[in-house]
Amino acid sequence: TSTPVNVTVTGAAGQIGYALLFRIASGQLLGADVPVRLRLLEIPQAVKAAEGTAMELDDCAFPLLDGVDIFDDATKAFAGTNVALLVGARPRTKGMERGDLLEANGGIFKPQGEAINAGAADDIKVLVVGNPANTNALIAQQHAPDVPAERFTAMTRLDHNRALAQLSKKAGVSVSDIKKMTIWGNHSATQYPDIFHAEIAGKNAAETVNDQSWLENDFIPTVAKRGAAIIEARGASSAASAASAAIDHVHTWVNGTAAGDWTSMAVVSDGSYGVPEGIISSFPVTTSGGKWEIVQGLEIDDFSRARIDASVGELAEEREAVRGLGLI
Ligand code: NAX
Repeated sequence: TSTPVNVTVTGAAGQIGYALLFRIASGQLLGADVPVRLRLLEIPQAVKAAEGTAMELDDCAFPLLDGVDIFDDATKAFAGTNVALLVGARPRTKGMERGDLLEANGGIFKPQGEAINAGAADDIKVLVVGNPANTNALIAQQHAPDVPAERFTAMTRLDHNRALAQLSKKAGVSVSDIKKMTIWGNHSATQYPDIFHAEIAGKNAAETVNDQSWLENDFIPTVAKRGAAIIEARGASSAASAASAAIDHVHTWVNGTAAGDWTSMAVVSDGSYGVPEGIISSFPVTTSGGKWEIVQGLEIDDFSRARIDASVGELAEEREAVRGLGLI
C-alpha cells in the first residue's frame, strides 16, 4: 500500500486523546486504505501515560498503524507531519481571568505554530481542538508564516453535530435527513447554530419545525451550553464526542463534503458575511480535493445577523487581547 501519513496528536495522554488515537489508528480519520504513523506530543510529566496508551495501541494490532512515536518536544513531534491535531491546552481554572487563559495558551500554541512552520510536511493540515480553540488556532497560524493560512482550522464540528442531534429529535427524523446545518462564530457559549439554511428531507428546516420559541429558548441555548451540561452529568468534559467530531472534521476536509450538503469549520475569514478578515471563525464550508471554501450568497436575516455579530465580536476582542499580550 501507500506510504504512511504522519499524524501528530498533542495532549495525547488526555481524555480526548484516549478516545481519538484508537479511531485514527483504525483508519477512521483518513480512510480504510491509508496507513498512519502516530506522533504523540505531551508534556514531560504525561509522557509515561502516553507510553501506556501506545502499549494499548500496539495491543489492538491495527493493520493500518505503522508505528507510534512519543515526544515532549514540539519541533520533533511536528517534523514531517501531514495532519496535526492540537488537543492539548491549558484549561481555565478557578479564578483565572481571560487574559491569563490566553497568555497560558499562547505559551503552548506559539511554539507549536513555530514548530509546524519549521518542519511540517508541505501538505500540513492543522485542526485545533484545545480551548479557546479559535484563538489558539489564530496564535499558531500567526507563528507559521510559511504555511498557507487556510491550513489552520479550529473545531466547531462538535457543535455542528450537537445541533444535528437536537434538530433530529425535535423533527423526529434521522440525522442523515438533515443537510446544511451551520455553526457561526466562536466555539463558545456565543456560537450561533443556524437552522434557517438547513434542510430536512429537502425542505427548509426552520419552516418545517416552525417553532420560534423552541429555536430561541431551547435549541440555541441547548447546543451552545451542551458542554456544560455534559460536565454536569458526567463529572468530566466531553471526550468521546469531541474525538468523534475531530475525526469527522479531518475526514470531511480530506475527503470532501457530499453534493447538496456542507459542514461547519472555523477557518480564516476572508471577510465573507462581514466577519473581519483574518480571524478564525466558524462558517458553512464545502470541501473538495483537500481544500475548503466558505459557502457564499446565503441571506442573513436580522435574527441571525445579531447572533453572528455577537459571536464574531467576541473573536475580534480575543484577537485584540492576544495582540495586546504580544502573542501575535
Ligand atoms: P485533558 O486535560 O484530559 O488532556 C489534555 C492533555 O494535554 C493533558 O494530557 C496535558 O498533559 C496535555 N498538554 C498540556 N499542555 C500540553 C502541551 N504544551 N503540549 C502537549 N500536550 C499538552 O483534556 P481533554 O478533555 O482531553 O480536552 C483537551 C482540550 O479540548 C481542552 O482544551 C478542552 O477544553 C478542549 N475541548 C474542545 C472542544 C471543541 O469542540 N473545540 C470540545 C471538547 C473539549 O472541551
